[in-house]
Amino acid sequence: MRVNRISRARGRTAVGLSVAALAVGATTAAGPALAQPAAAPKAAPAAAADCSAAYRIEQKLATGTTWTMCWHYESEAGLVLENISYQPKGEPRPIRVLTSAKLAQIHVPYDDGSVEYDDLTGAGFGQGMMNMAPGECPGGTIKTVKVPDGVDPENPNVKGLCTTTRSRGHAYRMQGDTANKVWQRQGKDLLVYTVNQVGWYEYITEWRFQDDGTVNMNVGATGSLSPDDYDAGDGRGWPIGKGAKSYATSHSHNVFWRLNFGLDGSSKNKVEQYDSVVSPPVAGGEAPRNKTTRKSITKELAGNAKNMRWWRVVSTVGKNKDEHARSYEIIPGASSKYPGRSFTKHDIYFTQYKKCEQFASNNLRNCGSGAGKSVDKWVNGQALTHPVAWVNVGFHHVARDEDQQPMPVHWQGFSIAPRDVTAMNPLTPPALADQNGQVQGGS
Ligand SMILES: [Cu+2]
Repeated sequence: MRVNRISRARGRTAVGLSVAALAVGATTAAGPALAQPAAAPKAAPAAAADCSAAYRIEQKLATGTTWTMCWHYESEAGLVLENISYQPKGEPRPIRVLTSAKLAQIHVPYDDGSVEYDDLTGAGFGQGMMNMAPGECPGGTIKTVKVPDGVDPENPNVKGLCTTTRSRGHAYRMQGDTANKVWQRQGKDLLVYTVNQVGWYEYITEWRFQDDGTVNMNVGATGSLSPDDYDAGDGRGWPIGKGAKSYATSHSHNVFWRLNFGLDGSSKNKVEQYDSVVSPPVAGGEAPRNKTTRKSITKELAGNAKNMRWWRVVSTVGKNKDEHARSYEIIPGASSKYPGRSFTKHDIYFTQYKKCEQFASNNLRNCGSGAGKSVDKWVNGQALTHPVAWVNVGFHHVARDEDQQPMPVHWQGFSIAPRDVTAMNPLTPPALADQNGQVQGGS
């Protein structure tokens, strides 16, 4: 069992929390309010995040792209981001992408069948928010978060929400006739992250907003392996001590994200699934062919990742300047899918929005009798007019000697990327802006 080393009241106590206890956290009057510079008064566009300065994250990146969002903090799910909008240079107003985004569960079953944890709803993830050292948020601001039902009621305020920027290398490169004329841009990202301790583990929940509109969601597990689990049998663990000693029990981390899309400010979004089938060359043909087909997902779906399969969520109200419907593509990450539970059997679920459906397993809200407690139960044939995407990314953790000590961060996650949100690359330099659908030769 993973017993917490500083003997905090964890275990299953969190399950009994009232709905009121799930309410929004509040920041202290100091700290975050001061972190908001004079940026606020300038043309406040309609779609901008509508929350007070203390709960607003607004970042204009060096390449001209602005991301805005609101945040609040829940006692189980931890950080919740809301009203997330993207405004690349050249767009007159922010473009709403997500109404809300948050973790929906971290399910941790052990390979020996001894135990499984729901880290969010049953093991104190939200309450375990950690103070960050200044060096953990290089170049950024650490906001203070009031943690509802925190482990230390005397000190509910945790300096634990980092917002900062980071370079990610080339956003693009295109060379003309000589190396003297290279169109290149170094991309910049807004990063938003927290650290939450659960037992011996510390989870880094990172949201990365790129200046080209892509959003990466990742959870990194670090901290320490649980020494109470150094008792695995053959095929269930890995020796991390000297010789055949200290077999750390293998386990999975099945992380679920919940994304409530709101493209162009409307919850009425459509979902499409794309599949490609490669067939051999025709007689006399030079190469195999590939045919991509679109399937409209009009009813709730429990979907599986597959070679050359992807999904997108499409706006019903907004188009880009090429008259193409705006959409965001869901790009599944590498996943070791765990087939042990009904809710872990699929890589993605699209459900019709329902307020009480908040956690992928062990849902704490009351959806009525017979509604079921996990996301797989909520896929029951309803029409999909306001889709919520639940993405399941699994990691099978077979410990290795290098996991001591501390344990290196192991990451898992996925991305969403804009598809036809803008008519061209949002970072296109002005000199190339006329190359939309027609590239000039000899650039
Ligand atoms: Cu692990």
